[in-house]
Amino acid sequence: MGNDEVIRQDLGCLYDIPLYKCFVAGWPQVEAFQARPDDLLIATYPKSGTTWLSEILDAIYHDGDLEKCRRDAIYNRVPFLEMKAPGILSGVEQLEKIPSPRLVKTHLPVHLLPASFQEKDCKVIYMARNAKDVVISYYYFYQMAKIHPDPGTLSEFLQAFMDGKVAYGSWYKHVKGWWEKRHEKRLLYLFYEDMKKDPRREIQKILQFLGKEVAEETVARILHHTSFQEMKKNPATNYETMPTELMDHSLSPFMRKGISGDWANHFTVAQNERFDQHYQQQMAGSDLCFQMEA
Ligand code: PPS
Repeated sequence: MGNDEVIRQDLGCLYDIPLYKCFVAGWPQVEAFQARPDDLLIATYPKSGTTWLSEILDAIYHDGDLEKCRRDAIYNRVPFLEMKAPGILSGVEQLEKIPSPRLVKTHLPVHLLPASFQEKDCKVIYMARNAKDVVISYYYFYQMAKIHPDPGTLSEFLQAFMDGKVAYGSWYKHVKGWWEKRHEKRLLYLFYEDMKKDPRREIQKILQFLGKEVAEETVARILHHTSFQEMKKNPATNYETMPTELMDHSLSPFMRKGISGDWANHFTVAQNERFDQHYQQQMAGSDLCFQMEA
């Protein structure tokens, strides 16, 4: 299977969620994945700040030694559990090769998480981002990351997102699923919007969750290193080292805007009303709340 066989293909299906066919083909290996007790899982719905959180954690794991964070691209430092593509190591194969303590990225909904993470009682950090900014970020990502089918118009993509017909399925089920399980696991549930507003406070939450103490000047260095501007120009975080046939940054850069509230520059009044109405139905009865305004 060559790259041309993953480019602009229709999505396949993994149980109840739409997913890239090559990932579905690799699922048996993912399901059988052996977690280690000191693995830290970074779980997100796509486009919710995964790369940002991953870089913060890698910097914390290396005590703020930023040269060590430049040792490799973020997708090699924090392997993507369910990733499988032709001609490269799968996420599971990458993870088997790296020493503990490992950082593991996943976009899986909580009900599809391999059993081993629960058996080994691994810590998890989940980061959620508001649906409107996620759908806009995802729309641009569909255009630049060619593993996705063509997203069509924004109107069409909004409908597909609301219907859960995008890769990884329903955002609503994903964020609620992880939220409902937060007391059953060693899980820290964070929000992209909080990280934007007060990254120092959120990093302190992470340090406390990890049981780590880090000097104030180290925190300041990590904050600077993981700012959007720094990550956008850093080849180890901006995904520009990915082959252009898979990610075409001339269509839209991976590090696109990095703000909250960009949806307001894209949604029409009618689209916003429709989205809000659907949102209220989907989130009814849940105490999970998001900040949508900039
Ligand atoms: S992926 O492909 O699902 O792993 O993408 P993910 O990393 O989850 O999300 C990408 C969006 O996060 C933004 N980003 C940041 N925002 C603020 N600060 C920092 N440091 C940062 N790093 C990445 C990135 O720009 C994408 O959001 P949009 O809205 O498209 O800009």
